[in-house]
Amino acid sequence: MREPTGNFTFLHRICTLVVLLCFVHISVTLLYYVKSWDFKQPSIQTQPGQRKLTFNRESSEEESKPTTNLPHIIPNITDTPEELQQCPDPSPLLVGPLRIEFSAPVSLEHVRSENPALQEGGRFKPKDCIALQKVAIIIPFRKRDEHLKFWLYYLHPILQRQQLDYGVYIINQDGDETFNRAKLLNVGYAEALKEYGYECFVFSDVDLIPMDDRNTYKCFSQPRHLSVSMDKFGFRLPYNQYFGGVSSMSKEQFLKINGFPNNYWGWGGEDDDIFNRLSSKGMSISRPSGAIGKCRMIRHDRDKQNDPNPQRFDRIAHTRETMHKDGINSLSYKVVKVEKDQLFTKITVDLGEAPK
Ligand SMILES: [Mn+2]
Repeated sequence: MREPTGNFTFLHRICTLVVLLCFVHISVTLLYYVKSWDFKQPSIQTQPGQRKLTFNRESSEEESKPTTNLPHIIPNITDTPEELQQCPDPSPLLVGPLRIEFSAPVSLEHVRSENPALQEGGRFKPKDCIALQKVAIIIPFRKRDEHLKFWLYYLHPILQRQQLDYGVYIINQDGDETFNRAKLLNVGYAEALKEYGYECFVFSDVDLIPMDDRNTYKCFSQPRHLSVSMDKFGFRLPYNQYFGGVSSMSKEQFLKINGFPNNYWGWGGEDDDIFNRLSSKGMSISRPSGAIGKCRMIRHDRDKQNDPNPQRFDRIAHTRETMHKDGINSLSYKVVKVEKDQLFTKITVDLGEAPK
């Protein structure tokens, strides 16, 4: 009886050991399985939730803070491919040449319904990537509502395809004083910066529409002239120093020239003054090619209260002496009204009186 009993207890022990080993093996496998399942959970949720990119980014950064006492988890979270990347340059959504015409009128209701991704104030940022630049579009304005509708109708889809983080600011001159385009542009710069951390400013006339979406409304290493071949001038630059129509400048470039002149009342000259400011600070003008820089101007008669400024030639001749006293550092105005629409922020301003 001893031998079989001894054999039995030996076999029994071996069996118990094998069962225990199996149990340990299964539990370890289970543990790893549950762990990996836990990590997959948040990444499955973030994929469809990429709509609000900054909120996601900020909250994921905040969420990762309390987990610092579990160092092995952090690389797993930050390495997830769902983290938003910078948008590619150029944007893959661009289509190239566009058909632009002004025969059929458009309504604001229609433009609003065609651009559901816009946020109040004419704000937009891409959902799936981080925009390359934060751009404020500044439009000097007075009584051009028909032109503004066309501008909004054509530009909003273009700017969204360009994957910019942008806002549209209509700077409306109050009252019947002579029009002052450059001062309105200064106001636009100052007011837009109060709202958001814009790093680039596009200054556009309300009646100019680009004919190719590869003409990106952003900033470059040198100040950019965007409206290089206008139908009005036979699709050519009227002269080499021309900087009117649509242009863009980074915050740094704008501040380097003390912004724009405030004392050009009436039509003409302020764009040449801006060119003089840029060249006196050693900057050059960057431009797209003539083909990509084509644009159409909505035909119109000259506005009342915007007669050619007779002082413009004298002013342009003295830009270098006056630019440090007259510009963003001497800007004064009164905001009369701020209106927020889905398509734009409209700021009505009192610029004061032109010296008589
Ligand atoms: Mn015009």
